Amino acid sequence: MITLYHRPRTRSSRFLWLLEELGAPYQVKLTTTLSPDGTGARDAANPHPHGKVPAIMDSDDGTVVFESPAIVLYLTDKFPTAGIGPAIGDKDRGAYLSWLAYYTGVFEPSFMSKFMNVEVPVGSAGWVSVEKMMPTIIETLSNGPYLLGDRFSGADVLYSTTFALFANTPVKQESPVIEAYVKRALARPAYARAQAREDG
Ligand SMILES: N[C@@H](CCC(=O)N[C@@H](CS)C(=O)NCC(=O)O)C(=O)O
Repeated sequence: MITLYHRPRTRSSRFLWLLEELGAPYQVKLTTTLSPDGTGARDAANPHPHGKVPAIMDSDDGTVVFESPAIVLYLTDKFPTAGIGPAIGDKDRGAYLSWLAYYTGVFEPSFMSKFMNVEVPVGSAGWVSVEKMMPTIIETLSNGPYLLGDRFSGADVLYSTTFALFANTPVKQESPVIEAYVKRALARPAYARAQAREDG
């Protein structure tokens, strides 16, 4: 049984979607976190080292996993039947790992820095600007329609929800490729099932 530490309408919401995609046995543990304005409080029961969400706990052996790409990989490896996480030996494994690592290493910092109006440190900081990053992603999805080609994967759960999250902000991507990608991904039945569990 997987326990998802979840705060509604945050980065943990997409793990409801992933768990539904995987058909995994799970329970939702609603938790509190600090809000950006400093209000609220972290939940001592949440095993995330900084009290953030998402985090998961696997009751099979007590394993705790935090950081979104790590959770995606752990879950898609553990529940392979749905076929949305290329396994070791699969020709798509390398691309899968790359897009998962790129999410935290490049994609989110790039989007968040633009959203927060912070200048992107260039060069050895390891990031690139949204303007430099997006052509690569658009080209990949144009050949797609998913990050791994014609195969939907756990990586798409992260990217499509982030594009959707920023759709009404200055970081919105005015691209028919991105709009079609988000629409296609969020039309999946598991996404609707997850929404029904958003509040626990
Ligand atoms: N890098 C983490 C980020 C997690 C994160 O920042 N989550 C936010 C909610 S969207 C949070 O828990 N904020 C509360 C806090 O910062 O204490 C991941 O991708 O899993």
